[in-house]
Amino acid sequence: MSGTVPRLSPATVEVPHRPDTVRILHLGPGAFHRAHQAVFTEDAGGGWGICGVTQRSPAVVDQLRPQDCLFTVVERSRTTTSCRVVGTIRDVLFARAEPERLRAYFTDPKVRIVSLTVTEKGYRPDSGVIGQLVAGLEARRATSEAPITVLSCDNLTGNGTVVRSRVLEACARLPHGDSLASWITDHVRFPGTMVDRIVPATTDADRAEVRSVLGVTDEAAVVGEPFRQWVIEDDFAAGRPAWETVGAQLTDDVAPYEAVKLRVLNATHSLLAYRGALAGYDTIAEAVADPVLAEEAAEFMEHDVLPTLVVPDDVDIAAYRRRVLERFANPALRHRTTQVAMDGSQKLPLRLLGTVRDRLAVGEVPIRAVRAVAAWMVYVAVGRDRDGRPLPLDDPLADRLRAAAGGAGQPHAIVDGLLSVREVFGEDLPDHAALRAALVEAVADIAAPVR
Ligand code: CS2
Repeated sequence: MSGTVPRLSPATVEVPHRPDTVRILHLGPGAFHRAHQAVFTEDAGGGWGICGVTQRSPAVVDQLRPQDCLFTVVERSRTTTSCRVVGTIRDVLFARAEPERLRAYFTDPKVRIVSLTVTEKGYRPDSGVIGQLVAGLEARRATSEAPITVLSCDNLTGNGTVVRSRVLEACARLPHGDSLASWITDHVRFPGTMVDRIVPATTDADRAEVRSVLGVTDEAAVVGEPFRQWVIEDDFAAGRPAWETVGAQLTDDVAPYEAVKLRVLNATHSLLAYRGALAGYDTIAEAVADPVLAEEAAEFMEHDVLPTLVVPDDVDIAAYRRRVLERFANPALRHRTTQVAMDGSQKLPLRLLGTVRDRLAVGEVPIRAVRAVAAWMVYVAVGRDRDGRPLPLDDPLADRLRAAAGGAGQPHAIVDGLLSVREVFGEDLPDHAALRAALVEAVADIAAPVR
């Protein structure tokens, strides 16, 4: 079929007004970036074009390039679907295959921002992203020397500070890294951000829908919920789009917003992903439609997370919590539990273990947070849902986790094995007797119907 339908391009659809100049270099132009920052940037106007840089594979380049980088954002509420073609991305490149073009963008003084959506694991020192940033900044210093902003848009606590530290640590490993580090300190800003929009992986059914609505084949279409939020620390070295005119919040302290989002939304997402996948639910919406899981999620937010938060004045936290559950319940999104379950070793410390630590520090064992961690442990150790269907373990530490879990053995063996993975649980949690006991009990309870 798709052979007979023309490809999305400036010749086949009505094209939005497009910026002619690339001013933002974006590392990781996956679905989330296209449905979030690309949309805010288009709405803000002012001529900020984006060049997307793909890291691991040329897939996104192959999707976007034949379409002159146009793509559709399909917005799905419970009851309505709308499609919009976005034109802010003006170029794409595959870093490994086109290092010269990448360098040219890094050194171009018209490029004012390097933004990133590279997921939690992209900030690991060995991920390649940090090396790419350092090499790019080094080239900029050697040429135009123009100031620039590095804007992390990933779900990390203190994402701006994290990327800045990783970059400076990488400089320290270079032969003449000191002078580069001091140039970076003087010329590069690293504001923090909180980003939010649920953007599941695009499916063939989504692409078929775009084909029937727009009459074109769009290999780069993305699907998102209607909700979107962006809180940005207003600390830019060389200007930025007027994102505040199109709904972004510019602030001097992102941390409390980020904590609310990670500990309420992302943590509950993970809870529902592991509990839901083990119970045999394909999607987050199905998981949260199960009254037992919905109650567990609501109680987790209320009793375990809420006491740990410093809620910003302009956030109505009761409404926020309700809204999160409503957003998860949107059946039109079909967000797969196994997609949210990915990379648990990287996500748990950011989403769940801060809450666990804060509650343990005041003498409370947060049993619902413990159940969420236990569900991850069962997911890793047993690797099957209650009907015996295999569950994928997609995680940069997969081999180590599997070895540590030692198969679907006794609950205490699973817990002790996984707690010993220091990269996830640190030095403090493995030795906490009350936590360990609560985990063993929760693993036994959750694993029982699965085995
Ligand atoms: C999700 C997030 O995949 C996941 O782990 O929790 O990507 C979530 O959908 C977004 O952060 C929502 O803004």
